[in-house]
Amino acid sequence: MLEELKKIEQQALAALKGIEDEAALESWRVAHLGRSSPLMEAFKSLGKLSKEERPAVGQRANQVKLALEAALEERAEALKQAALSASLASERLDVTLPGRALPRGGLHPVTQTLRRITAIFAQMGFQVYRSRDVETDEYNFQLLNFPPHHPARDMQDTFHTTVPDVLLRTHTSPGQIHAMREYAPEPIRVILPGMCYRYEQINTRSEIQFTQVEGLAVGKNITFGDLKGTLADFARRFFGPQVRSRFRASYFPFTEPSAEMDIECFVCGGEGCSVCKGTGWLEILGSGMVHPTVLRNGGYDPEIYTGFAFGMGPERLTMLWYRIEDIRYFWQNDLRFLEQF
Ligand code: 2U9
Repeated sequence: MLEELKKIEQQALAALKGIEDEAALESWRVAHLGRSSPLMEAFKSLGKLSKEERPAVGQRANQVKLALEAALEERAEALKQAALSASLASERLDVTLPGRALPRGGLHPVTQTLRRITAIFAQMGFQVYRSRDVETDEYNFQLLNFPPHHPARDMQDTFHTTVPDVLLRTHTSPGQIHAMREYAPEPIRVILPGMCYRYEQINTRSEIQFTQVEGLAVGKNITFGDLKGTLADFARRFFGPQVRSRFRASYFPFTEPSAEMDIECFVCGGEGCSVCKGTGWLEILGSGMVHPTVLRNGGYDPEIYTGFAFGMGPERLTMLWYRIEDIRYFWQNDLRFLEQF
């Protein structure tokens, strides 16, 4: 029997040498230390031995059992270490390697334009004045010299709400009335960025929702010259110090006199191209001296105070700047488009 135990131990230890993974180790444990392993069979057959032989064989069997269990433990530890160094080797972290760059978001191109515009006017002393998107017909039209049934209203097809005379603003101009009534008769310089809504056919050039930036300066002895100087300087700061600009007479119900402002086409340098439709000039904004009626509606006496105002479309400026052909890109949330800015 002792010989038998010796062979059991040697065979078990020999078999253990070839074990290379956890699973094989578990089947070794079952084969050599399990209930039906030769060693356990030896333990079960102790009872059949003579009482002389039993203690030595029993002791020897325990030694073999302890030796096999120790060898199993050692092999398990060795396999674990081997697995760890293998994973360390394969997953060796080269800390000098740059980290995986987290995809960085960015500001929407129109927001970037909006912030450039408000930053320029802030440098000129204009404070940003935010106002509501839902307005009354009185503030969005009547107080701005659009009497009921005025044809100019048709130029601004409106989203009306189920509440009579409550609508989505078609321009940020009603906000200027709020600003004037809040500060009158103090002189003010405000810039009003915000979302506007017009019930129009959506196509490459117009959307039902768009941003606008309007501005207003009211005080004593504010002249058309102040308007031209301020806006010409804006154009230089936005489009570049060399840009040339011009004013063309125009009409808006809330300003008199009114003018649209063009800059020399920065694509063709004024020669004429598809972007400026051969004119060499690009219209960038509308402006004018605040109409006396509108000044009065704002709480300013037009005999004492004058003011100039202007309005521009950041989508339009962004399309000009980046030669974007279709305004709808701004609202499609297509990352292929947005991540270019
Ligand atoms: C008050 C007084 C005067 C704001 C003005 C414009 C001219 C203008 C257009 C620009 C691009 C609208 O989105 S757009 O098509 N706006 O051309 N806006 S003067 O005049 C005001 C507004 C409010 C109390």
